[in-house]
Amino acid sequence: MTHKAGFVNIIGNPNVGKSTLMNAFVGERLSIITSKAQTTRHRILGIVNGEDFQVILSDTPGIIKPAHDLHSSMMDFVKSAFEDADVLLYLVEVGEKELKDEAFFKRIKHAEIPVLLLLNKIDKANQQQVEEHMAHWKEKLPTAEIIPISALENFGVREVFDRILELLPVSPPFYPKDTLTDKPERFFVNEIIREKILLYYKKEIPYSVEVDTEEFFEEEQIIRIRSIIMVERESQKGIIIGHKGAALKRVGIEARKDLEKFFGKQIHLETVVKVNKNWRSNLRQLKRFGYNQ
Ligand code: GDP
Ligand code: K
Ligand code: MG
Repeated sequence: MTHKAGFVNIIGNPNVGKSTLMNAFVGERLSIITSKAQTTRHRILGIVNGEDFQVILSDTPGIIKPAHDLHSSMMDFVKSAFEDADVLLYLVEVGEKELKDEAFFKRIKHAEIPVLLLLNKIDKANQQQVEEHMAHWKEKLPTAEIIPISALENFGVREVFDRILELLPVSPPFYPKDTLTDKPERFFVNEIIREKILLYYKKEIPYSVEVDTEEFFEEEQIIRIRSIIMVERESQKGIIIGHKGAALKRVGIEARKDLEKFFGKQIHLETVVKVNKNWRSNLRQLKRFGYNQ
């Protein structure tokens, strides 16, 4: 039996559905999803294992022009996704005409590996619009194979996966066959809490927040977790906690529900809010939170 294995990296503008697609492939909620840009800050592996294949997908942050060190580090994750890919999935959404960053677009255009251009969110468009967009991309990126999909409705995802399997090289697996991701359990705790913060707080607040899980103790019946919610300023701390602690309580309740689903076990979650001045521009802090590669 020949075995195929390789790296398939998902790149594209913010909010086009990269994380939704990754989760659709792996059948798990590995990547958090919200309607806000910069929801995904890391490169996250999702591994799909079969008897004769191992597809190592990576979800990346949306391509943006960096405004501070956190952004630069996020874009380094995107750059690294070009370096080890066997297949690139360049995700665009219906209505979108170009990549926000020309330099990245050039790299996609001149990539020496197969590029599948996935036109996502076709559930929002009619047949004619889909055809127009396919024609647009065919002209702009003639080297890519174009496949229309809806990651949200799981339409076309199987077809993309089958095409990936055709394109992957013959290779033994890179990870043990029961591996689902490269990230430790605490990472997913941080992300689930951060997703609730993205959902419940306005404008700037979520972008100033980082979550750091200090304790993760798995007992027979329960997992005990203690996580620090880091903000940049004292005023943000007050907003996160809210009147009589109501806002933070809501984060805790909703995060705990998702954590119980994710780990399949009862969860005790304690959250603590701390001020960590300007962590987004502090390289040492960024490294501690896993942003330096
Ligand atoms: P990312 O920033 O590229 O990772 O995008 P996300 O996966 O976080 O999705 C951004 C938003 O687009 C979310 O609100 C998703 O529910 C939505 N979305 C993703 N895929 C689709 C799709 O196929 N159709 C529709 N209508 N919405 C989608
Ligand atoms: K998003
Ligand atoms: Mg994402």
